[in-house]
Amino acid sequence: MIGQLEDLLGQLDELLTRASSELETITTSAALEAWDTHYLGRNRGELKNISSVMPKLSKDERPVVGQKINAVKTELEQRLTAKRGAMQQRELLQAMERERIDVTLPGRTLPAGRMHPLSQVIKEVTDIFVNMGFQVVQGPEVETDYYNFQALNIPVDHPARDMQDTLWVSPGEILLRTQTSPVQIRVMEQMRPPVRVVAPGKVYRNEAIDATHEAMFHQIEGLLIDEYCTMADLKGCLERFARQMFGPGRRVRFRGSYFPFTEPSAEVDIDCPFCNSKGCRVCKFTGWVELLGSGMVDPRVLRQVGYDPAKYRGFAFGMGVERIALVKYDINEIRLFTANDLRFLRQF
Ligand code: FA5
Repeated sequence: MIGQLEDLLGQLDELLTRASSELETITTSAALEAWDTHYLGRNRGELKNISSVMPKLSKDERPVVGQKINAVKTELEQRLTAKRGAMQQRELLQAMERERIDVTLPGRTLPAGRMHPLSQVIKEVTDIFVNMGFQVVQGPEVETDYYNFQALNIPVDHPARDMQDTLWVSPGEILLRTQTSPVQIRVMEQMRPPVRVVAPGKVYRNEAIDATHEAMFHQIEGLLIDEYCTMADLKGCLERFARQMFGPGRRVRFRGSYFPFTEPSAEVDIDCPFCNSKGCRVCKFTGWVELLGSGMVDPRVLRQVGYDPAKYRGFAFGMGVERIALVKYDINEIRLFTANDLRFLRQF
């Protein structure tokens, strides 16, 4: 039986050598698992097969072979664990390499947008009035005849309707507002005096378009109602606004005018910056550019919203945003604002 014992021990040595060198060459975890099953598997592993001869061995031989089997098994298991660790470590390093972020690379620059010049003007104007205690409000662009005309003392067939060529949604009833003045009525219906609001927004007119006239443009409405309020307050407020907006060097003038919802009424002009008031296309050779309409709120309008005209007075104004932008930025063509030419827009 000595020969069989030596044979067995030799087989185990050979197994250890073969399994170890095969393990060295393994590079994938699938191959590693296959190796494990093949050599150390509980069912048909090679080591298990060799152990199956144990019952046939003599009493003296058994512990010798048993110890050898255990030694080979322990050795192979240790090598397997070490190999697994090494492979996991390598896979981790590979993953880190794949996912590496180069923080020194320059980022992708996104094109930066900017505010449209008209939005900038609206912000500047409303900021000035907010600093004087006014509140910013808004109203709808699609209006009823009542708010756009009737409540503002412009009844049906009133000649003042011709001052603003109307774009109707439903003739005689619903229209695109021709002015921001309807917001005055909406505000007074909602608030009790004192009222101090400015209302920026778009207005629409079926207008002949030229260097200073558009069919869609922006206005900023102002309304102040209080127990004590005079034309001098209106003048002071608008002069202060013009100084802050255009600088102390510019001249403004108040010119008597007519609006059905204010009495007395005045238009405010600023000296033409394009020709130094000598006369040009922009100022239509008058030397002045019209900025806004204004006046003391007509008592009829106050009565219409339930304010007592004996107790409350107020002033209102409505300015053209495009006109202000033309003067402020020295632009001589109103159509540039809606032409969407980036070379123009990038200058602001
Ligand atoms: C009005 O629209 C009155 N609602 C203003 C007002 C409000 C008066 C409150 C009294 C009290 P007007 O039609 O004049 O008024 O227009 C006011 C301003 O809008 C003008 O001074 C001008 O700056 C501007 N504007 C008028 N028409 C155009 C247009 N077609 N294109 C660009 N701006 C215009």
